[in-house]
Amino acid sequence: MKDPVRVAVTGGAGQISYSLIFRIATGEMLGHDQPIILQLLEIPPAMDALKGVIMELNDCAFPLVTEIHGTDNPEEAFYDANYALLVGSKPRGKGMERSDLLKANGDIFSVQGKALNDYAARDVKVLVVGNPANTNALIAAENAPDLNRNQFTAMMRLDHNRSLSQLAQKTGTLVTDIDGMMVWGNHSSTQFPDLSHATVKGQAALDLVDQDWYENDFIPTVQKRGAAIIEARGASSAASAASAAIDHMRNWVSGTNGQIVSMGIPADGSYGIEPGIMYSFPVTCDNGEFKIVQDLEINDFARERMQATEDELRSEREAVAHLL
Ligand code: NAX
Repeated sequence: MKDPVRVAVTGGAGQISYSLIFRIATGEMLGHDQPIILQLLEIPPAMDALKGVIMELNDCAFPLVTEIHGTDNPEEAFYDANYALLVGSKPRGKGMERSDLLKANGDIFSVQGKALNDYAARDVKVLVVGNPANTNALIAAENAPDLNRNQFTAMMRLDHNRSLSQLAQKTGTLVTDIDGMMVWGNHSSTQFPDLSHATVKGQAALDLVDQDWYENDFIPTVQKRGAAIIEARGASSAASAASAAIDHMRNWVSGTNGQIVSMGIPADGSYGIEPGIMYSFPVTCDNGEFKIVQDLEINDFARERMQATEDELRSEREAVAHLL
């Protein structure tokens, strides 16, 4: 049997975690032969609820889970952590401006970045799910100077998976028939789900759907899917977000076998996106590392949308500049 690894999850009593932690515990993220120590972080008012989650985890008697710790101290939660999923964040309250939200969460993610820097395993892999995910990931990375920036990522996989599902439904195919899907930019309504490199059973996706559907149906549906779920369910996406977090981490750790996936990662100048923001790129993963897919042709339609979402990330960065 392998040695256990430490998996930290923040917001452990929240709705995403209620699905996520249980799936991590069954081995869906790191493999069915990988024992796990769970280190769950919450804020003091949610510690009772976290206790309840831990009671349920214990009641599952998961064979892979060797220890479970619940704490309201980030240093304990990230102690020696090999993987950290930062899900907990402050929801947007009534009358709260986006800049207020950025600030409230910025404070959380600067504290957590520092704690990761000082206490996590040196090769920790960090996924930020809590919104605004890309900018929160940037703040955490900037507050962890002893770690490599590329150890920090933001979740775009839900947007990617939503795009796969929309295209599969439209073309009457399976998501597994699709290659080359990618979502660029920010996890927000400016994101750009791009079909120009996608194929369905080897055929160019844009030869199978018309431009009107692409521009006026597909793109806005994916961009606004989060709001549509809230409208229908009365609560925000939870199980699908947890599933996307599992996919993101599993692929980062175990590879994508050449398949393209979308990840929010530190921009490195590729495709003219200026460094200094966490931007979603098409990547492949191998040996525990992601690599941006290079040399894709970018047409004017795509360039304009890639720029708009980059501009939004730059303005988010400005709003939290004091935390970087
Ligand atoms: P919930 O409000 O159900 O849970 C959040 C939990 O985080 C709460 O239990 C809260 O007590 C805890 N928390 C707050 N501050 C904390 C801190 N400083 N340290 C530790 N825990 C803290 O939200 P949930 O539905 O689980 O969503 C969590 C986050 O994911 C939200 O920010 C949400 O907007 C974001 N999402 C991101 C997605 C993405 O694709 N990147 C999609 C789904 C989701 O909307």
